[in-house]
Amino acid sequence: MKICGGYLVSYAGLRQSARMDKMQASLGFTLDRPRLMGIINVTPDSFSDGGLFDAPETAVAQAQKLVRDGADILDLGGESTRPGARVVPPDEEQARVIPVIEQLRAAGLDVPISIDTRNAATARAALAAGATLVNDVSGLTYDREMAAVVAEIGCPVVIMHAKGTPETMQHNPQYEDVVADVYEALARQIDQATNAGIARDLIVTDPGIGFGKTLEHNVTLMKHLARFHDLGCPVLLGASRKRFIGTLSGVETASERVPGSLAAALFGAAQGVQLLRVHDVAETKQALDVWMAIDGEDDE
Ligand code: HH2
Repeated sequence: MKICGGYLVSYAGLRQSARMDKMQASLGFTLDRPRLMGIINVTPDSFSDGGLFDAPETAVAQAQKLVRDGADILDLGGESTRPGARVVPPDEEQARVIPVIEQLRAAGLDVPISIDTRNAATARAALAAGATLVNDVSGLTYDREMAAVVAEIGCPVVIMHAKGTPETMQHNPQYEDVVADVYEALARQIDQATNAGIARDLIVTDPGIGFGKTLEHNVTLMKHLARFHDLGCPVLLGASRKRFIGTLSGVETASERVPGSLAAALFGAAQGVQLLRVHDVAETKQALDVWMAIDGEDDE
């Protein structure tokens, strides 16, 4: 237990306060310590690994590698949501991700699979193929059917904050107070989700680093991640290899931003973030293992 950013952070306390029994039943593990969500972009154009895993065989091999490396969840996406990305029609998106999910399940992979999509039809098809949860960067606002699909199936869902759409979101985003504005938007989106029949204890929230945010907005959100625990849901941080890390460190090539990504992940872990969405699972696991061993609560 410790104070960070003015908040008392304890993973055990967070687990109780966020009432995670349903979540635990769906995911098969507790969120009383930071868990790793390994990213596989089955796309030709993702900002850091576009084109590397866009064939089913390479995506499956990468997924299996990430699990060996220590991923607790896999996050599979068939549409890049980097700034300015082209909208991918749902049938094209499904043709990318569904065979990968099917092959992973056929091969006996039993870790939870998250489908990173804004489209209800893709979410439904992915869940039918063996996905466990939905990760929607639009926070259920892009496709009007998404909330109903998640409610009907009763799966966990990540509600992320984004200002605008990937096509336009970096066009001069503005906030009065970025932390309060993002917090209030997420609180509204959580209410809308529960009104649509989604159980509150199946919701994960995410302030959406890089989605309609300037460098200053991202840094301020990172600094105040612990504030988002007040929403009463587990918090996910997706900072891995993002542009703000490149800007802060002067590293242009996204795949070379691993050390900066580790710094961001540990900063999130220190604020009680329960899920870290990362490209570099082995590296993040090593950093977290050391951090947790030193920062453990045994000496209270
Ligand atoms: N970031 C990206 C995609 N999905 N989901 C959540 N919940 N949080 C995030 O921060 C997040 C996300 C963007 O990263 P990446 O998938 O690596 O790139 P691309 O969108 O270009 O495929």
